[in-house]
Amino acid sequence: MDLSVTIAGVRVPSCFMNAAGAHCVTREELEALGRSRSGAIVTKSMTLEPRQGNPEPRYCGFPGGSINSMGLPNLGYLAYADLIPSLRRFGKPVIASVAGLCEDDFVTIAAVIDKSGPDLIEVNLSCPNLPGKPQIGYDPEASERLIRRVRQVVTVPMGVKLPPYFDPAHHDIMAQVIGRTGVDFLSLINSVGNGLVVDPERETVVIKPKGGFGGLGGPVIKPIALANVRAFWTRFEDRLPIIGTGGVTTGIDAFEHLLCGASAVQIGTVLVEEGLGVFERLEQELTAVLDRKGYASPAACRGKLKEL
Ligand code: IRO
Repeated sequence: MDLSVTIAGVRVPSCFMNAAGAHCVTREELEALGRSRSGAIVTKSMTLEPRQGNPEPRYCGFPGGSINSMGLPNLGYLAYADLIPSLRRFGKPVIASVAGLCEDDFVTIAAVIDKSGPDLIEVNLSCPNLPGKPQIGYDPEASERLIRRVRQVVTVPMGVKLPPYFDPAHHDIMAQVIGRTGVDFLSLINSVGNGLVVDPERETVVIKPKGGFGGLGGPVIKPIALANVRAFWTRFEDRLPIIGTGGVTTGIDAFEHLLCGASAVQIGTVLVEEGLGVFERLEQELTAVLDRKGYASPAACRGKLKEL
């Protein structure tokens, strides 16, 4: 089955791609994504300066998912600006994830990265792991200001990666911000911020930074991810493509994201845990479920979730 999709006018050869942060910091990792069956190459969120990130251990898989407090380890934006032109040789979209430690950083980075020729730019408004820096996406005024400024310096389609919201009033407010700032796509959701995983045998936390608090990913967050995809889909429908992220471990999980309104899905925890071979498995599993259900493509079931 043809699993290609279109996001903001950009053809993506498979609806499965890595989530920003998963297997995408170094040149080697990005090139391996290029050679893999990932439908796109999504970079690690980048900052002005290269960063080592937080002290290790800073990622831990557990039966229900993962917790991380990586702290934005990345090569710095100039390195990614150098890499992006050569990543295009793999014949799939390159999606640059832009972050920053302050609003000006986002603008500086986006302007330069835009010129390096990515297909899409994903602006990360939702890193939960910078001590002392609240997630921008939880501040609608700060989000609006930042999106407007970045939008002005970006020429390629620009999306925002949002944190999960837990109240329809917050979906409404953020949908209004998105609707009036010229955002071309949404990536939903970042990890569920500031969870705590405990090892009862050792009587310890499982990651070192921030006293063990970190962003949750994987199966435990799937219902939260689906709720956010659905909440924004019902507000925009076909007018704004959504990349669904959160809890996709199987083809059926991906199908659920598509039903809720996602055009494509990103995978984080399962990519880290299983490696690049996961893309082929997910393609096979999604193809099987779409075939069984009589859908000819991922787009054919997009948003088709029924209410009771
Ligand atoms: O700690 C990280 O590097 C990180 C980031 I920037 C993010 O957006 N989401 C996440 O779970 N971890």
